[in-house]
Amino acid sequence: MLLIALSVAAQTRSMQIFSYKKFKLGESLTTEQINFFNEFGFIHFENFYNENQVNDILQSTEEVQQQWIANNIEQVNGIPIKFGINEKGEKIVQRFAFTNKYSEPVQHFLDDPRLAALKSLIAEHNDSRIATDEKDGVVVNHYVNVPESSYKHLGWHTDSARDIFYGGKINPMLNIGLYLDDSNENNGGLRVLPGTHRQNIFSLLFKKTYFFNTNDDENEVLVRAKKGDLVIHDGRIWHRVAQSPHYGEKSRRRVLYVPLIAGKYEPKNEKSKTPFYLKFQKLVG
Ligand SMILES: O=C(O)CCC(=O)C(=O)O
Ligand SMILES: [Fe+2]
Repeated sequence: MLLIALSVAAQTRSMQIFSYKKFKLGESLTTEQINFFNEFGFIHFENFYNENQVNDILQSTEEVQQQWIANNIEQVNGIPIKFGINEKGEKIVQRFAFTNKYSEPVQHFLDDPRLAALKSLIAEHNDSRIATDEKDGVVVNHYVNVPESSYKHLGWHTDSARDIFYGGKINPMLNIGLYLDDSNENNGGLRVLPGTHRQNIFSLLFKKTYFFNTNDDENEVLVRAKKGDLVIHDGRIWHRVAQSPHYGEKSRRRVLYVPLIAGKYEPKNEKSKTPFYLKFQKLVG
């Protein structure tokens, strides 16, 4: 069983830290990589981008941030932009949407042929595509733990539950995450419940209270990623982002996401309405 690939490396009362196998992403996936993803519902590729490539993305998102703040942009294609205050008291964007429409380096990232290789993770669908015009486009999350921050953590959820709000049918979806900072227990870190992408619909809906539940889980796996790593998770897997035990700069965590989806093509434009789930998520904070 592939389960041996996950071994408990260290354990504290409040948090389990697992080590798991990490891979290198080429222009096609290996059988081992596909099997790992199918078994656990996530996969971690190291060094997808180097330091300079990530810095180009960071610099460009800071430029987009300035533009949006200067022009009072509140939403893009119906997706609200989440603003907050950083450790210096400055207004910042904490959740960008459709960043690919505003940033050259982000668009360049989407064109990387290695991303196309990930389509074999939803191989039975010949209409799989990177959601450049659908959902929320490329999202950039910026978490920082200071009192006036709007984004310090993110409670338990699955990304696929959104599909249930819209007609009930869960379409295939993977979320591709590019790490713009190192991410681990120091700045919160992504926690996943391996294998929960294979759960039944009841468990997908009710295993935990969506977004309100921010508790540790004894089975959670902490994704310890370096700046430039790529981590893919299945839309049906339960996951959360913990709050950093530190404040300010040390708590900063930035990560870029774009979904790989299949099913009906549903592009957004400037007339698109705000989806209900985002109003709900805003309520939770
Ligand atoms: O920031 C992360 O790593 C996860 C974000 C996430 O789960 C989401 O936006 O749905
Ligand atoms: Fe998520």
